[in-house]
Amino acid sequence: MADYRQMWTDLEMDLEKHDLLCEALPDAFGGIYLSQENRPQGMDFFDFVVAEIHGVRPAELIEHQQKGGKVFGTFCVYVPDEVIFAAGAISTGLCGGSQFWVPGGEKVLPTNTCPLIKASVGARLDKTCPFFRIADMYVGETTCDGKKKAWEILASDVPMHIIDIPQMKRAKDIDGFAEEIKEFIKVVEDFTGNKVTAQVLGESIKLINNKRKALQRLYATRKAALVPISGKDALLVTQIAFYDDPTRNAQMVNKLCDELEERIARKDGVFPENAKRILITGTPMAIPNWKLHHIVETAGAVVVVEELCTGTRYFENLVDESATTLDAQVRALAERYMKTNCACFTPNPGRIDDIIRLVRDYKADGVIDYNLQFCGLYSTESYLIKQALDAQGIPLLHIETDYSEQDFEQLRTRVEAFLEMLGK
Ligand code: BJ8
Repeated sequence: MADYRQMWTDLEMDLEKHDLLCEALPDAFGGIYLSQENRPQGMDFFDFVVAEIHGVRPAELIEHQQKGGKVFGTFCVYVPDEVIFAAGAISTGLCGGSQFWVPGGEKVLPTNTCPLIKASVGARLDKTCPFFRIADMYVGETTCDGKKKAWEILASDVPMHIIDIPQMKRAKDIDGFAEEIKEFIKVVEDFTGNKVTAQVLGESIKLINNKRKALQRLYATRKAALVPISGKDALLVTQIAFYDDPTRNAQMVNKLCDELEERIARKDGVFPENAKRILITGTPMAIPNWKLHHIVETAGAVVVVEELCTGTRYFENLVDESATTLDAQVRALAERYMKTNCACFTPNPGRIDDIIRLVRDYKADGVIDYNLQFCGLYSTESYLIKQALDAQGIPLLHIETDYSEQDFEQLRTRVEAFLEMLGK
């Protein structure tokens, strides 16, 4: 990585601690990613993004701030990025995916809190992530209890707005969410000093839809019998989409897709055709959480799709672009976001339907239900998923894990036994 020490010092980061993180990442990335064979050339850009992860994009965000722009940090796929970009601001995903940040979170949170929340709080309070330092305002949501309470702790350190996400999807809940979006528009306007008009919101809806369309195209290539990209690489692309510039991101993903489509045409896969195809469902995998994909793919199977927020939940549905008034656009946003099926909703049959549909579309041989420890929402929903998949005869492995490497070998053994059972 180039030298960004002055930038990190200006951000009042803990440089000594941050150095430890910078030292560990290249080895981890090299072992998991660069060791793969026959990778698409288009992954070079995404490798570069990781190599410069705490440098290039943070520097761009700071440049934006120096020109008077604002940066919003978000933690959930229910936060409408369209509103933020419409006000001339930038949205960046902030979910922590590294064990490195967990002890910092445990200083203020109960140990039995999900690692995603602990890592996110730790990254802010320990001052070891530039993105967490740069964001002018954090946008939280009322999805799970752990997050709701974590926002109260973070709010003492950084300006925070909370979006009230409904818990059900009745007509009145969607109306209520539209009202929340209107309130969010007002908050963003006041904070940025920029008006969100129907025209800029319309442009912003197209901008974010284009990013989603590029990711849809990427995932479509994974349906091929000879998969042209590993699950690990596809996961990385999706993770990066949360914080890269949306226009550049769509361009780079589309460029990668050109190559992948050519590979499909000449039958050049990264795994043999008889490799078992796995769908992963469950809690999100924030960067640099690559543990499960690494285990599955070094055991000879291939992850073909993720029913995760770092997967199809992020981009499957588009916002209707035909609305021309602010009211109609807000309605279109509310309807689009309420199509996403997170376990924080009750009832949530849409997620089960999604999993079964994706198993069919991607010709998955089996499903791994991945739960971060202490996430009561997803681990409870697992029961209904198992019932539904059993009824369809779809093999399922349920795992519960955290960000540490302690259970790595144990998980490997369980995954290998599962693949064996699929008839590897
Ligand atoms: S839409 S999955 S990003 S809430 S933080 S719920 S893992 S205990 S992240 Fe999420 Fe939005 Fe839903 Fe997606 Fe569980 Fe942890 Fe809570 Fe989590």
